[in-house]
Amino acid sequence: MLSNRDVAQVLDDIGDMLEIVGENLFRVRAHHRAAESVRSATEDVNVLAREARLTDLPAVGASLAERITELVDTGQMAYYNDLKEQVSPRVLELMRVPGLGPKKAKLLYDELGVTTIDELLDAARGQRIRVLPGMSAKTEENIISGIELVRTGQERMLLSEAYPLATRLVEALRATASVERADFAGSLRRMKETIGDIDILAASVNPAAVTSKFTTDPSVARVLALGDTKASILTTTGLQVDLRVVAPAEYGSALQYFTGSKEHNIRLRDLAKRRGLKINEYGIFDVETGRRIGGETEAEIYAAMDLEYMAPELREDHGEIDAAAARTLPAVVTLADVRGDLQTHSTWSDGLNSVQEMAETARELGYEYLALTDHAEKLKIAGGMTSADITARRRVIDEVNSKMSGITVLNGVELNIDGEGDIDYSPAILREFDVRLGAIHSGFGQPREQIMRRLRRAMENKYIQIIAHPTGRIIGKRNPYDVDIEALLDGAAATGTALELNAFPNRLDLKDDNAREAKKRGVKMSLGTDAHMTTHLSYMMYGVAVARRAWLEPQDIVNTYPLKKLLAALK
Ligand code: DGT
Ligand code: CA
Ligand code: CA
Ligand code: ZN
Repeated sequence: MLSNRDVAQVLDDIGDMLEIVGENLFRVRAHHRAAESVRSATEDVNVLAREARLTDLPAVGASLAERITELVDTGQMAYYNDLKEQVSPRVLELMRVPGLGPKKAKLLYDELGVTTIDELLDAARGQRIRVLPGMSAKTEENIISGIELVRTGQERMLLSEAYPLATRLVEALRATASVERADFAGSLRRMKETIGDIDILAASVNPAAVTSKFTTDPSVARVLALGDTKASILTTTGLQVDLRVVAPAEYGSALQYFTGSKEHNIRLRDLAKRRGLKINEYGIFDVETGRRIGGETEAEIYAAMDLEYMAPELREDHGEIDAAAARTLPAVVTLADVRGDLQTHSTWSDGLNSVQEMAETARELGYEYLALTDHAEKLKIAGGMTSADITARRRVIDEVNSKMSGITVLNGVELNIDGEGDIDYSPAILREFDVRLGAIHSGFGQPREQIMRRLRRAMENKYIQIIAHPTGRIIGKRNPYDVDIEALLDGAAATGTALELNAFPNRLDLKDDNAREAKKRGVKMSLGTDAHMTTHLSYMMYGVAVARRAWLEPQDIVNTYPLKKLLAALK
């Protein structure tokens, strides 16, 4: 049986193949949008197909629904097979390298006979690519760094891929009679943007019952290791999960140890030594007397060292231990502090849900406001709004606002910072919006001076209140454009422009350490999910994780403010 992921992959492949054969870009994009819709659907495609409800999914029309039904029923899709006759799957694979579009991939395949990523790497290193039309030494450099990016991307998973699964596994353990406590640990508990493997810890006096429950979970594809108190599994989605079972009295010290980071633990052990104490995964001990001081809870351990409790997101040896000793830790922001989402898209540009649907979901999430920041005119491929669209959308927003209580939809826009640093629309139109983001959507390959000239001009533009996804990176797919972070942060501080913490799981842009530097300069930040459908609105938690890792407090983030204060705080 095919999963939603499998079907989404076929749709993405079709989109890529259509691009290679030179199809209309809107059709290409329609397939990628449908893929995303299937991938993030809460219902199983098999069920939807059986009940003839596939068209309930945003971006899935009647003809696509028919093809998906054929695929889930028979395991085959004639349309897909036909395309595969025209386009070698080898070219598709080459296209997965960032920056290698369909034309270049096809050229490399046709001219150099390159069919695998390894051969591509050889060709780039052997300087055999620069002689081809339209290629240069720079192309070779980009290919080499692109392959590195993809390879590290395959070794680590996005936080959003690990988090839901780990949560489910932990909940299943907690519901088991022999389990007293269970949590995830490691980089996942610290909410790092990518995760190497998932570490889970449980407290029990009967470890065998726990490991046996764990290794027979429905999500297990293969048991990699099974010992008395430990087990490792590979899930059906290809993730590795390690479980350790400890005695309840040692749970706190084990959780502290396995949460890490390794650097935080090393620093903590040094401090303990200087205080005549010893810390390990079994507890905290007085060295002189050998007496065990604690270890049942994490709080006990930090308290025994006269340290304030540190949220896991802070445990990176970035000064948190000194701050905990001095009682100067920040009161980091929580999801509950966020009063609205400041980057979202609707069917008025390339989003898949209506204004009303987005507003309803935002209200369910407990928000006070929601900024609909549909794309601006010049981004044609993303359905950027014409001035007529803006007027029509405004009417819809007004209607939704008058009809619905408990949520205010803000009339927002995501403007394009063009090659010269200018933006869409006349001042008369710009003035109409409540929230204006500016973002770079083109010219990613420009040299640093030009990128910075654009960003500087945009920040100096009085209409741009927030720079969206300021570095343009896509984790595992695209490196940031060549941005001078210091200059960006100084510019934001000088012009009163806020910077976005984009919460979309493969963006997380600004990233944690940049956001922390921004705070030090007094730059305000704005959380936005970049939602293109209602289900994406729940990605806010990943943006909040970045904010917490950046030591941000509610006052550092404009959308923790009530509506009036927000509008006053935006430039
Ligand atoms: P990952 O999986 O690469 O995303 O990163 P972590 O932090 O989850 O690392 P992992 O899975 O190797 O180990 C989990 C935790 O166990 C780690 O955060 C801290 C602790 N740990 C592992 N190895 C060591 C070590 O050599 N020394 C110390 N002090 N702690 C360690
Ligand atoms: Ca780990
Ligand atoms: Ca591990
Ligand atoms: Zn968009």
